[in-house]
Amino acid sequence: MLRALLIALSCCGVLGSALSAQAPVVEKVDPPNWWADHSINPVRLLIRGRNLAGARLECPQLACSTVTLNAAGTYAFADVVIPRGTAAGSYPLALRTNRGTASVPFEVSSPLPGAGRFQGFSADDVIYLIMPDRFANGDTTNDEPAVSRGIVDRSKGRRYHGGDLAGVRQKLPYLEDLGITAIWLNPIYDNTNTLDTKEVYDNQATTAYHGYHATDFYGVEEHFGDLAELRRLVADAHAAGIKIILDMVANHTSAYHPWVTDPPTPTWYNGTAEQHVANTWQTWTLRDAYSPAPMRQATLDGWFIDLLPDLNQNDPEVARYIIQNTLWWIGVAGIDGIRQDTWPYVPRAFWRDWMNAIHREYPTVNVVGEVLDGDPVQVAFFQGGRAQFDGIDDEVESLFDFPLFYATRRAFGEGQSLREVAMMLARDLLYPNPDALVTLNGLHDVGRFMNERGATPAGLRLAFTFLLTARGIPLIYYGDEIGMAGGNDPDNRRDFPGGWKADAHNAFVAAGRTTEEQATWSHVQRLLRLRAARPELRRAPMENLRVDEQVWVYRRGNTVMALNNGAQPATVRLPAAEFGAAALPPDALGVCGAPVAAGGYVAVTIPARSGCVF
Ligand SMILES: [Ca+2]
Ligand SMILES: [Ca+2]
Ligand SMILES: [Ca+2]
Repeated sequence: MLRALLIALSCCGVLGSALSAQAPVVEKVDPPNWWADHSINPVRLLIRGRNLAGARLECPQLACSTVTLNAAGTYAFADVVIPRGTAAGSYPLALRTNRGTASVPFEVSSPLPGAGRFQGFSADDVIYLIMPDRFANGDTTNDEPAVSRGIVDRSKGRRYHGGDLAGVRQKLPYLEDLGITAIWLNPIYDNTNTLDTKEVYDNQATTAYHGYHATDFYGVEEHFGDLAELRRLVADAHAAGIKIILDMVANHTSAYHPWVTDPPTPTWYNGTAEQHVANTWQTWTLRDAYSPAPMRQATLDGWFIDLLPDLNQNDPEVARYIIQNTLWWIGVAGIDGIRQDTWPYVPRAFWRDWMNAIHREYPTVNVVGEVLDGDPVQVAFFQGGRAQFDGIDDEVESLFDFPLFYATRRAFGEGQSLREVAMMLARDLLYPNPDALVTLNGLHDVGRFMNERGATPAGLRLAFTFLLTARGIPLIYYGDEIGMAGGNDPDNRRDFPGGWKADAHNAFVAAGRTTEEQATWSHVQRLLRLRAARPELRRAPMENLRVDEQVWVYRRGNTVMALNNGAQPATVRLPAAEFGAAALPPDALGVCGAPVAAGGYVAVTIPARSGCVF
């Protein structure tokens, strides 16, 4: 029913009775449906149309407030109360003016059963990041959608390539075999349908293949599929024991969003396309108690790259819109968690309210926020769990551990000091909850590991040994498990080999991988199986047994990790009591030889650029 409604809205464009040129016309209703007995009641509708001046809303069987209109008569806001126990079904509303009446489609939906949904994620999970356009083309019929023809071209890094939700769903067995337990999908909102001639690189127009330029927060990008396809993906992923984390953007919209030329309220955005502040990226001022509010404004309200319209979450209508939209996606798709974009650039009071609204309805759903900064002081400021100088606890559980990421890139990529990685963890005291940080070797906003100066496959495998045995919630960027290369955006977003029928190289199957790809893939799989089998690798505190310049031995519970980031083999002697096990276990990764016990000590020899797990 919901799907039919969405199709009706998207294909026909105009609903309602066009009795005359001045009769009200309804083009879009956000949200198109809601739930009875929901923590948000009434729900706030944003109705887009024409000739809405003077309109009143009638809500048979439901109750609704008086209508608030924008000056252009193109947007109407109204509260709709859904009485307790209202049965699921269609409840069309009527928007009347003295020129005529337009029907406003609206549904009350049955909530998805909670079992197996809305699960949240934790250190028991390993997340796998997929850029839907670049993973697998599971449905070639959506490569050239009718509404957005001509922006697909696999030879160009900033055009659509044809990957989609069906492709992700078809590759679930691959992901299950690898051993990940959650998928983070880059945004799947409906994005700009045309070439973007405003955001231009090397004189080339771009597209929003990455998903971060929404034109409709209630639509699924047609290159990726539709809401029904998303629900199939979530259902199949859950059946395979894999959670789904959706990427959301509350900071900005596409420069081509209809709101830019016709805002629902005068303060919908911070400024206008003609008159706004460019973002100055001075995120340090946000945590600086000495910086006055005006100094923070250009970072909070400024438009990214002087181009992306910055939503004004201080406008109560905008705040309600975004909060409802988030709850809508969780409710319609049954997802488990959220990755939220550009966390520092949005007022913290809004985040607190947003997090509260999520937890009121879905107590187990959690969020990882993006604070892309190498300074742990900066990242720690934004982790929820305590009020800061502004009196606000933004309540977000997880953030990406970029400080640790940069330290590991320097060590395992460039071959610099391994001790620096241990020293970064010594800054964990800054965080309310370091175990909830999402750790990573790469993601879509930084060059691939293999493009670091000095990077080798052995260094990458060692980086994985650390990532998957250290504290935090590990994230694997698609393709890193086979050592894919790629420089900065968009080169770091190459297609996964084998995701397209025409691909000669298919790394989705063992037989199609090169020897080096297979070595890395098997290494990651082995680590993931170990992590699944040994709860201490997910939950036990880390304890350092030995930290040298390029050798690091640490314990989690009964498991001991020995890493050697040097160019020569290293032998470490540890008191047998520290090593722990009565019978010396072999290296679970098959990299090191058996430990040798003598005179109350255990000696372990670690090959160059390698790590072992005992
Ligand atoms: Ca496709
Ligand atoms: Ca689109
Ligand atoms: Ca902002």
